[in-house]
Amino acid sequence: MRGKFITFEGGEGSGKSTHASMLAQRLKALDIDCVLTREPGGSTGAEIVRHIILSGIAKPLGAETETILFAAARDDHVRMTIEPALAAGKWVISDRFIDSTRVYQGALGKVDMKLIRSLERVTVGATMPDLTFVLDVPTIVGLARAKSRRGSGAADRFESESTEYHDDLRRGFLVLAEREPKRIVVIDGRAPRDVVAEKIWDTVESRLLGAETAAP
Ligand code: Z5A
Repeated sequence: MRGKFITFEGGEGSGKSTHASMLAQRLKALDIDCVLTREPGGSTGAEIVRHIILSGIAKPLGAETETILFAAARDDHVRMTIEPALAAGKWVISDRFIDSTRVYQGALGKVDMKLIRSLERVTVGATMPDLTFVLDVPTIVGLARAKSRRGSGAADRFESESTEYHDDLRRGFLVLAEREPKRIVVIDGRAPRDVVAEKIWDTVESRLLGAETAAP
């Protein structure tokens, strides 16, 4: 049987990496083979593109070029990591995926949604997530968490944007969730880690594990 595909989305410091990893551990404890991955990145070629994007050297080339770079990374990630794992019956958990492009490059970067959807069709095709979590935290909370985790290291290309930018990001993800309630579930990420993890687990159980055991 084909595996399930779960993605985590949200702004900086919302807890995506933390909860993607906690969910992977919980699935592994149930003997469910699972691949934990991330975007941009998650495959050899995509990790090279990640380095180019997050260093900020592509920013002067404009939002459309950045969008195409994200798409190039995603194409490699889907073909080399996600699709083979799902086909082998493994579950895939990705820290960010298409909704990040829709919000960062689309809603905020003002890149034409027609270009974004066309790139999605080419890179993702039918490999759409079965379930997406948007971890929602106020900007001030997310940036404080990201800063405390980074320590004295330099802020990356996106972390250095203004508070208004991060507020718009938050709204952008909530708008997507309103549009696709069957796929996207919003989780309040302000709660303590274990509380957030439990809400995520309840959703996975009812939407994906429940569906699997109920199947004939
Ligand atoms: N990007 C894009 O523009 N277009 C695209 O298509 C894609 C991406 C795919 C990738 O950066 C950047 O690329 C991203 C968007 C853009 N923007 N930025 N920056 P990244 O991968 O380097 O970083 P990130 O995706 O933004 O994640 P993050 O900053 O690493 O945050 P996070 O994964 O959401 O949070 P975390 O690492 O799990 O948690 C942060 C800290 O908070 C950490 O110390 C945790 O221990 C702590 N934490 C987590 N949960 C809690 C709770 N519940 N309570 C207290 N503390 C907590």
